[in-house]
Amino acid sequence: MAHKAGFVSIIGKPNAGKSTLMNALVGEKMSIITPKAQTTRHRILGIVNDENYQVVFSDTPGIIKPHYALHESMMSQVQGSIVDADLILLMTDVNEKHDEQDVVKRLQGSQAPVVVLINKIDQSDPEAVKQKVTYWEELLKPKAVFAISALKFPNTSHLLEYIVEQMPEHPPYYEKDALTDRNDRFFASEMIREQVFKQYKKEIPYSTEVVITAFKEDETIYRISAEIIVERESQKNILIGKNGEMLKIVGTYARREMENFFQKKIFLEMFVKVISDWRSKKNYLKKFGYED
Ligand code: GDP
Ligand code: K
Ligand code: MG
Repeated sequence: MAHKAGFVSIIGKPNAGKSTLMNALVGEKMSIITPKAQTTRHRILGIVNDENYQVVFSDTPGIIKPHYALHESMMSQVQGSIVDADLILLMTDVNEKHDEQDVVKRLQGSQAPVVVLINKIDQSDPEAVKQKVTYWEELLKPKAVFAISALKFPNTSHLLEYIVEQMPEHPPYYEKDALTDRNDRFFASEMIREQVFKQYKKEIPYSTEVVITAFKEDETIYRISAEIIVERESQKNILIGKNGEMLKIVGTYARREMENFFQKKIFLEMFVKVISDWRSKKNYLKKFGYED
């Protein structure tokens, strides 16, 4: 049998469940997940390998109107994934009330077939699901529509089978044991950022970046140093908390996630640093790995 391989881009509005789906497809936690919009800032590849195929999924940031340079980088990563795609999975929350013209517009200029995924059907009744299916069929004339729950019914074998059928014949793009294009440092920084998104309110998560400054691998223990970067002195105080209590909570949870992910003991130290307005400064964005 000829080998199949291709790129599949998962796009949609913030919080549709894109990262949850990619993790379910790959069977590993590649992407961090929180209830907050804009959790995913990078295009992250998740690769599903089999003897006869390789499907390279791209998890992408939710589609929004850009407000500063960081957002522009996030949206150009969405665009890049659409251009590369052999197949586009447009994901929508069954209960989404806002119109998705901004998502639909992104598809212009792409030749790739579109499959609509109506997600979170565990939070809806069958009648509402049916209406959404009809709505999307008429709007986009997609190749297919799937009603799913990436969180509650994470068995994705049926969807994956369909996706593989759509893939072109092609040799593998990546090593057959690769799960992603990202390295351990990236995942370590994401696990800290996930806790910042979970533990703080208001603008703190959106103003935060995490940089791994040291990553030493010993046989049984990884020693990791990180800088948590915020935009203002006041945010630094909130992040650290009274007697360092908040930062300690972040460290405890992040370390637990890392121990699970790396299957190693983790020693984690973190420093908080202020870089005013980093989200609008091209040089810092570049340094932090946001290509434009
Ligand atoms: P993304 O922003 O599109 O990547 O969405 P996430 O994967 O980060 O998910 C956003 C929120 O929706 C998280 O709290 C998820 O747990 C939740 N979520 C994702 N899929 C489902 C689903 O099928 N059902 C329900 N009830 N919640 C979901
Ligand atoms: K999210
Ligand atoms: Mg996401």
